[in-house]
Amino acid sequence: MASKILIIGACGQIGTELTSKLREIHGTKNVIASDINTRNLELVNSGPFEIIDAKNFNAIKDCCLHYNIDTIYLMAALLSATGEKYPMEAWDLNMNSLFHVLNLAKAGTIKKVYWPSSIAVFGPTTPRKNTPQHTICEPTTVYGITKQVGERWCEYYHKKYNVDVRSLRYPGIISHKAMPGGGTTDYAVEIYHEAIKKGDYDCFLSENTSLPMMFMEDAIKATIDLMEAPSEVLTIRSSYNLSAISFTPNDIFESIKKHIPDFSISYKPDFRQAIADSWPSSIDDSFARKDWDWRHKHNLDSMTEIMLKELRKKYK
Ligand code: AKB
Repeated sequence: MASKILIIGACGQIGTELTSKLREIHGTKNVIASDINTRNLELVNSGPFEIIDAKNFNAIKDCCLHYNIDTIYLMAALLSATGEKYPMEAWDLNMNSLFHVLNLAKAGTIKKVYWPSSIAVFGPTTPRKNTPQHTICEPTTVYGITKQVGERWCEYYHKKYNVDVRSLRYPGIISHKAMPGGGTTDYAVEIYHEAIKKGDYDCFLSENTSLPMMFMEDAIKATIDLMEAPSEVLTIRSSYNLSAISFTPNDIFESIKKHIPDFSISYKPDFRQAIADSWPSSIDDSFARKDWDWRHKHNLDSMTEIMLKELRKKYK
């Protein structure tokens, strides 16, 4: 029987592209997109769409029963920069939505859960280079705290109630369809848009701030590979470290300049600099590579080529 999937937060940066890919794999009518609002609706309205507030348990449950859902991808969250502006809202949304979905799995209403964590679970006391899977996690952002606590709950629900929950610690994700919203790594998407539109960019992080990043195609592949992996091979039920490339604003600037020689950049670090400084510069994802054979495809230059090509079409 075909899997019936609900994506909560389907209109966001990752949700939109995950919806398309899952519909390609499972069939359009078997993948229900949902969000609290209809921004980017044109990217997900090729199939069923429902308005769902991720904080509303009954709305999620009713939708699961109506469509006979067996798998939920919970993509709704307030990210690191927005979370610092609205700490209680971030806690409320990020934690309650997770409990709703875990409890539906515990009750047997659904069978499988995907929930994204983030490099934000790490903090200033974490080893910054090649950060291991198991290490000190003392996050200093509200978003990071919600992700760290969420990871503990995922592992707890798996061990205690046998809930099949799977998770990845996403790095910054770069894509050309929906814009990211409210993250610290957003600069690495904005810079491509501004390079095409204006030929210059004011960067909110400093020149040499190195952070772990990944092209969307790789992030979607990782998510689906993890969800399709046999349960027995998974040794991590909190959240897997996941890595592809690490670069600084200067590295991405130089990569864009290969295609747009007169592109210019200036640096005006704001409050997001402190968040970036608390995160790792590179990640050791050997558990993901060993357990379910994770491999990334894109490097900085291959990503730049695709980003510029696609955005040129968009803005022409
Ligand atoms: C953010 O910057 O908040 C996110 C993340 C790394 O989880 N992109």
